[in-house]
Amino acid sequence: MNEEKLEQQNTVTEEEEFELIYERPVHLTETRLHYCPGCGHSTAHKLIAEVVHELGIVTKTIGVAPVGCAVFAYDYLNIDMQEAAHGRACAVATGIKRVMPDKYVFTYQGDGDLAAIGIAETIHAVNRGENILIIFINNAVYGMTSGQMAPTTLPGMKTTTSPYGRDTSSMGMPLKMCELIAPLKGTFYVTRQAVHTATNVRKARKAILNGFKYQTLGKGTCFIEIISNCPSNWKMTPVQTIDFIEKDMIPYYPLGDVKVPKPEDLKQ
Ligand SMILES: Cc1ncc(C[n+]2csc(CCOP(=O)(O)OP(=O)(O)O)c2C)c(N)n1
Ligand code: SF4
Ligand SMILES: [Mg+2]
Repeated sequence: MNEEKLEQQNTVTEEEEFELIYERPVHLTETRLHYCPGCGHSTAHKLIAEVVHELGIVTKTIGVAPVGCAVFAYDYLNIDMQEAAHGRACAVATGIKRVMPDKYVFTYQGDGDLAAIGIAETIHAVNRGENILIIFINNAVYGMTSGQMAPTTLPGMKTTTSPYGRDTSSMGMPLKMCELIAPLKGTFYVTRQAVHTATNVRKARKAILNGFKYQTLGKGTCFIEIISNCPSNWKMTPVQTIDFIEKDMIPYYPLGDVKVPKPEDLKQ
């Protein structure tokens, strides 16, 4: 094709103006994400940024970043963030929320962070009914430190510290955090979502939206688990991880709401 024709083809006339249907969320910074291709963390970040924008609460929101692959969450989210030591995000969020009860406070934590080293902080914050939103990224391994076994590693799953597969007779069964905390009176909303397909991304977005909205009611902890891909440590291509989530993760970690508020609980 000659240059003149090419230019004609690439020129948008007034009649042909495009409708903008997707753009970078306003509250994601321009910083290049360091996540591996196919990692679920980036999708989860995007959803938080979108929801905070939709609710118009960016100046009232404070997030607590974990130690783990998402340690730089404060660089990616254009939201006030506080870094916490590994596992301590729920305790830090408790302090922030108690001092500034009008803020929307959330934690963002991996499974090593929340369900291993930080399990005491998690259980006690939830049991106290701290009025915070906990976003829990379950990728079944310690991603950042090269894929050691986490409390959520599936039975038989190979990791760097369970090279023959998780043997549940000596290593115990994986912890189902949603089911563990839902019976506690302090929890208000508990749900498990995923980000490996477009439909699930939409459902996860709705859950995050609810989690932030419910915080204004002051009736307890909202807990959103997100099943997330870790292609690098699962030693899979991003496409293979989608299959793994469908066939192996979801049967053990069923998606959906585990505890939802009753209609009367939604009144101020
Ligand atoms: C007090 C403390 N103990 C251990 C570590 C080492 N460490 C860093 S990240 C990590 C695990 C992260 O796994 P996870 O929370 O599941 O996050 P992911 O990287 O999978 O998103 C560990 C054990 C640390 N930084 N600080
Ligand atoms: S190691 Fe896993 S969790 Fe960490 S950035 Fe890579 S894919 Fe994501
Ligand atoms: Mg993890």
